[in-house]
Amino acid sequence: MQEKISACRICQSPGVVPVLSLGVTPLADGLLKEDQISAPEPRFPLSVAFCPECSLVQLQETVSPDQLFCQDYPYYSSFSPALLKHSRENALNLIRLRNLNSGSFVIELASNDGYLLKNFVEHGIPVLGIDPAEGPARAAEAIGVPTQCTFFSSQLAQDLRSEGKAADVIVANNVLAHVADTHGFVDGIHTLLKDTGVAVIEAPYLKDLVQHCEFDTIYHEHLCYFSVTALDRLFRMHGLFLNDVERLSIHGGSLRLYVEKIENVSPRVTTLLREEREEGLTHVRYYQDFASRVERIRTELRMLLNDLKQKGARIAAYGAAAKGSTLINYCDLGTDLIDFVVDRNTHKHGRYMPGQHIPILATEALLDKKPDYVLLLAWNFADEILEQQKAYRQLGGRFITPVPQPRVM
Ligand code: DWN
Repeated sequence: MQEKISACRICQSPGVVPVLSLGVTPLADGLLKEDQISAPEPRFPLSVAFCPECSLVQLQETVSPDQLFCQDYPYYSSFSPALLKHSRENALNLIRLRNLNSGSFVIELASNDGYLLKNFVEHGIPVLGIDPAEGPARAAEAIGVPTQCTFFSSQLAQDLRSEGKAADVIVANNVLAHVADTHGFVDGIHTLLKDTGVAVIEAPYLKDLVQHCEFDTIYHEHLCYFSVTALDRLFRMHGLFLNDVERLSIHGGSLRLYVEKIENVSPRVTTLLREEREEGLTHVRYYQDFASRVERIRTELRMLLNDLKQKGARIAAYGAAAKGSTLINYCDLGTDLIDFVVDRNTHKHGRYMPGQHIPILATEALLDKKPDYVLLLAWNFADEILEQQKAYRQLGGRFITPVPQPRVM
């Protein structure tokens, strides 16, 4: 089930401007089982629009969250050592910065498999995870992270608050862009946060997405693509203030936002707001230029892979990532070009990539089958993966990165 927006998701302006269409594509995390590949797959338009009023970049269609995140959601954060390290550093920093202790309370929205909250639990700090995906929520409980398997909402925040639960810290990583009810979600943060509390929110940064042409991070789970300009407006609509921001390299470039109930805006925020105005993120032309670069990448990547294939090369891919689904479906990279995809996430083994039905195998398959080239679908973890695959590379195997420019590494 899908709905098309009639107004901007943040400011309700009716004048959103379409800037990029990636076609009608299957759900990026909808990895198929063997007995599903002959049945028709749900496909939805994947089209991006810009709001000239508040600068929010957003999908024009909303796919039902139940269809995206509940049953069988295959994404487990703990399969990435780099993400675990990144999250641990964030948690330890917050414990120190906010003087958290056994009298504190930390809530994570979209807590997945407990990858982050476990660090607070280890320090004796009471936590609560909230995540609608059954598998990851069960995995979190299994390592001692109390988790409510449900979607976060304004109503849930009110219910928790009425039970006397209020947070010193709310963490929300890679979820704000995913929610259909953006205002309800932010309103819920305001309700659940203590007056002296802080919400620490990570989200992919639109400026990195455009500058590095990371168009494959566009998929139906990601309804919004945030600039600081749009975020600042969103939080102020709910009596919250974007007081500080850090730029991070994770996931191809992200923001870590520090949001509080009392205004105390850091120069880091005002600088990014000024830079966004000066560099064009508040104008539609910035995104129209991005769209033409995306089309160029599709042409160049198809040419590179077809050329290698015609010379007899065998090609595989690494990372059954959601972004990988967008890439192979928008660029139409099928089993005629890519023999298989490997991934460390055991929940993904034996499944097939959405739309192109490329089989997903364990990473050992690279040494077993020795493809000549591997398209790096999880390019955001390139350093870690290339290091991990040293043996394959020493045998002459070569990785290909698709963005920001398709090239053999
Ligand atoms: O917003 C989201 C982003 C943050 O994470 C979620 N909607 C879902 C997910 O998107 P993704 O699947 O594109 O994210 P990843 O984490 O870039 O996917 C990496 C894939 O690569 C995972 O399936 C795990 C796998 N992997 C691996 O096989 N070996 C990852 C590493 C680091 C490795 O060494």
